[in-house]
Amino acid sequence: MSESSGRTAAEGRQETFAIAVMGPTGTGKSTFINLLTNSDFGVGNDLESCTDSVHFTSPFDLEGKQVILIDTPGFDDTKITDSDVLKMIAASLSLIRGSHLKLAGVIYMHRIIDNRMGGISGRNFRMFRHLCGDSSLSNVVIVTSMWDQIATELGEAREVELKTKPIFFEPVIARGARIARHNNTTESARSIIRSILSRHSEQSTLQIQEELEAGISINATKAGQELDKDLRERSVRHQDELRVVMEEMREAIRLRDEESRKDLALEREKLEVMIKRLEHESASLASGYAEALTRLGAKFQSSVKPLAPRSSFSSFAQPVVAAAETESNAILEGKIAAAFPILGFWGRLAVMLAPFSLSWK
Ligand SMILES: Nc1nc2c(ncn2[C@@H]2O[C@H](COP(=O)(O)OP(=O)(O)OP(=O)(O)O)[C@@H](O)[C@H]2O)c(=O)[nH]1
Ligand SMILES: [Mg+2]
Repeated sequence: MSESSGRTAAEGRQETFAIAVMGPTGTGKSTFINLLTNSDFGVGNDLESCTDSVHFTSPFDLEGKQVILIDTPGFDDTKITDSDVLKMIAASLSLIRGSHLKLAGVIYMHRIIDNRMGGISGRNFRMFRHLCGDSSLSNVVIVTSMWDQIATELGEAREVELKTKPIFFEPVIARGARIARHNNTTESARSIIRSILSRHSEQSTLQIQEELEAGISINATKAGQELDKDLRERSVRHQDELRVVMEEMREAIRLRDEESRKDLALEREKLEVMIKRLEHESASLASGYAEALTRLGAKFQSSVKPLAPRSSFSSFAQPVVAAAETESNAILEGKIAAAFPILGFWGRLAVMLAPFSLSWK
């Protein structure tokens, strides 16, 4: 590696590259990261999602380059709401954008054993596309996992489908994204990271980073709008189901079928809860971004700090705080900024963090 590729000209300090790892639950994101680092990020062993927050690894050396990886939860709606996932991913990307780190690329993990892209997989990929936009796709690698769980010929045939069919990854591959196999070894993970670092020329900027930097509030970003649309559609679907259940309940009552009536009453209750939850999630999409930023800011700082002199953080205070302050519920941030102008970004962060320090993992 040449000296210039890893050091900023101005500071003579080694650059640190960030790579975000995204994708649906259970695709092997945390496992992939653990293979490369000393991190011991939780790995799932059931159908429930495992990672329920964004995590940053400490910087590690890969052939002379300093790298941090960002582990993210999927849009899976099991442990945390999709709107909280969006806020956390957006906040982590915003923190990277405002820091001295360079976003070298984004990995999207997909299990080669999955032959559909509907439901949760489809939702994750739609969100991913709206987070990235089109202009940064040359820095995207679709990583297929679980090759040990499939016959090689079948896996290869499926890979061809993933690359060439518009319902899969063809639209992003046509715009510069790549696809790579991961065979669950450290060497395979290293080679994927190496390929991202070698292609990386200029800093990659994702659509959501640009939007937040321009002061667009999280619910008005393309990803925010997509999520809101998705939440509303799911709510409408449940309302249709509820109408059918109510109709069946009336019929059960007419026929004095008490057993069916009880089952349907339970079904109705479940649907009503889901509809309320989706409506609440949609309504709360606009708020809570500043809080996510604050919480993740502290995590980010403690992971990255060893390589970052304090002075370098001040450069990203401006865009990050500006983005947070455009949000309606950033009143807390604004008040603290007004009350403690002397503190600077990280001081305000510390003050904001105090009330949450017990509840945030
Ligand atoms: N056989 C096989 N199992 C794998 C592979 N990669 C991951 N796993 C397993 O798949 C399960 C899910 O892996 P995780 O790393 O937790 O997946 P994740 O994408 O981080 O999931 P969430 O945190 O829920 O979003 C775990 O039991 C892993 O051990 C692989 O390449 N082959
Ligand atoms: Mg995980």
